Amino acid sequence: MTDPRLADLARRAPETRLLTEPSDLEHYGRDWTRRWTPAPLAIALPSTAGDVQAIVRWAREHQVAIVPSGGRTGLSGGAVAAHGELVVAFDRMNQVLGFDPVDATLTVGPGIALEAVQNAAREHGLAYPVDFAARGSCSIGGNIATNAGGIRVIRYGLTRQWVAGLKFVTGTGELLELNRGLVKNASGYDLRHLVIGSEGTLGMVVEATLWLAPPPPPTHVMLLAVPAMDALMRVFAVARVKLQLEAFEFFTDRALEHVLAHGAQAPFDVLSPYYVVAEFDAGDEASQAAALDMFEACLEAGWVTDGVISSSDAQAASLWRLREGITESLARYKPYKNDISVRIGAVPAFMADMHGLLAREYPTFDVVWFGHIGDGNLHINVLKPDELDQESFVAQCEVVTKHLAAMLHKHGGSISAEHGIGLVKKPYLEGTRSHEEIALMRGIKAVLDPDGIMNPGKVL
Ligand code: 2HG
Ligand code: ZN
Repeated sequence: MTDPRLADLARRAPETRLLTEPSDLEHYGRDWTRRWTPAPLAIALPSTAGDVQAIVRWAREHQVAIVPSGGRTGLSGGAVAAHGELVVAFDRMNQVLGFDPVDATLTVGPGIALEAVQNAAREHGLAYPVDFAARGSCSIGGNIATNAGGIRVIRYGLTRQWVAGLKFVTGTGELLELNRGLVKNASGYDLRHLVIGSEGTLGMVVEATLWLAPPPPPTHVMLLAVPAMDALMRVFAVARVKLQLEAFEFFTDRALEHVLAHGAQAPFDVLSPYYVVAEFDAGDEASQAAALDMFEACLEAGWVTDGVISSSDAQAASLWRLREGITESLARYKPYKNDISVRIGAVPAFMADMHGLLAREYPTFDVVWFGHIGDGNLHINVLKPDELDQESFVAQCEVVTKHLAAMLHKHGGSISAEHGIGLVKKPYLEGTRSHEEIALMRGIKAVLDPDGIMNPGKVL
């Protein structure tokens, strides 16, 4: 270790493993955006909160920026280290640290994968209900840093709802214990909620206590072919009243074509403009009958043209694959991703405006729509034509994002529903947040991170 700064770090944080091999710098310096060339100074793998504090104190002294790193599955560049930063990766702080059966809480290190949390909850006869396709590789620390959402928000809410307590090292190196698992705590500002969604710009979560839910009831999955957007919203309005929904997701024919080309099985003989994947409680005969009634009523009204209800776990999984496989099936086209939200009631008007904008601005690009329609959250992936270089493609997309941000402003929406602002959406933050709000955010950052070492250049 020739860099004297790293030699000093090794001395001050003795339990921390430091990596400087080019392959490690490359691996830990990027996330799923793949747009920036990784160039961190080194990778630190701490194993204790004390070492994380020591790392922060070292970084302040040497004026080295820190990029906190979980599973690096982010899509907004929040975990990118491209300017000589120290990546602090939580791979070694990935244990289940405790379970409290009375509180129904699980305490974990930030580096634990979401799926490992779900499995640990299940072993105790309970559930951790936040869920999405990257469950096997994303980490709880990253989920907290972005207030991750996913496919079950409609029923269980966002990550925020499940965080009972946090241990958090600020940008000054202080260790805070936030909320300590209390259900009721009316003792001033709840800094826990400030930390959730702060994308590593205020400090680092070093331990999380999560509330667990009762185990989910047996469910079925339904796939519906839907002829038009207004029909889709009508189906949703009926489904949310008639069924106990666990999820209500949509995708378009373009999305289906990509997933099928990637190896999934075609659900119906004829393509339809839209599809819905809905998961609903089906523990008794009455709820199964309600689902069939709903399906038949929608068919009769012309809001649905075809459909299937799963009759086994394997079939449910293969229906889910049609929705959850979309991101992976598009990866080879290096898509430009939009992750936007409007109020659920504003979706049809917004979509109509949006269709107009995209048809006008992207007449030749392949645009793929899908997402969490039940939450008002749409993912719009614009695929890069093979012949176009990445830089010109992104530049063209960014022109459209400016229009999109203005349109979102008009419809009262957000430029990032669940992926975060990171680097990718930073230029558009002002469309979603007022100048006053952004000034306050900067003020808060200055208090918790006075030297600006925590994930600089991200969000603000
Ligand atoms: C999803 O909902 C993820 O599948 C990824 O948020 C969305 O790839 C995307 O744009
Ligand atoms: Zn999503």
